Amino acid sequence: MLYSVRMRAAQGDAHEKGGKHISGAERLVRQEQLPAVAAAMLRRALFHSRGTADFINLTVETVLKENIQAVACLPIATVAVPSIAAGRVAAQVELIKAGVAPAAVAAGIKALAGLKESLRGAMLVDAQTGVRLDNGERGIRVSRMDIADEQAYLCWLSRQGHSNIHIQEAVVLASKVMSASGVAAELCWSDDPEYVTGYVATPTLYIRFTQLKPYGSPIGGRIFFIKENTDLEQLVHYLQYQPVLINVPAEEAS
Ligand code: PML
Ligand code: MG
Ligand code: MG
Ligand code: MG
Repeated sequence: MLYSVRMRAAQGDAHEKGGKHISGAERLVRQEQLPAVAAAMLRRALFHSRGTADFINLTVETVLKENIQAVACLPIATVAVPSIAAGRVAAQVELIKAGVAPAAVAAGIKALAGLKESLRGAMLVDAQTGVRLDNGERGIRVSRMDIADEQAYLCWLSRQGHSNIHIQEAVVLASKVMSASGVAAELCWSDDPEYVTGYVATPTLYIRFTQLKPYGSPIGGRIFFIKENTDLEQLVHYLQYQPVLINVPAEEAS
């Protein structure tokens, strides 16, 4: 048995009562890891660069091992770009290569760049028309995922020169998202003011761009571009409720 540990923190009031989103985190851990993981999540909510949370929801729930699905980790590429504009153009090119229609890519970037405040979850956008498909202000929160072998993962990342928590968590999330049938690609930049690197995830690659948003901006988020004829209810259920453990390629993990 594993435990799904989920944290969401807001300022002013709870998210559902209009509070400002501060931080969120998702893990699937063994019982003996629970106290440390929960404490780390609380610390994160209390000492976040987006502000201090005064509403924190910490949920712990058991997950049966037989219900967990194994998913392969996406390989990572990094593209250094000289400016935000260049980063966004490069990201657009990758999204189009992944099958998102140019008009939908433009609509998605406009929606992300035009947010007045960060959402707790991701926007769902039709990959052909660019129309927003989720009907909430809150977006769709991807949940119940973690890396299968944390040590192997951290070694694998560190051999590629990566050590920050943003990339650690984002690659796990993107790997789950891209394992869902119906998602053509993902676009993300962080809501953490000091973190300007963002990424495009496709079914075969997690591509980072070193500048996708202005330094100091507390506004960021995710867009999942959805293929035609996708059963949205089933997709959202998979993203939120299907427990998933991500595996680093065995030959590369050791
Ligand atoms: C976030 O932490 O809010 C999203 C991080 C996105 C970029 C992660 C990376 O460096 O690849
Ligand atoms: Mg985050
Ligand atoms: Mg994790
Ligand atoms: Mg964040």
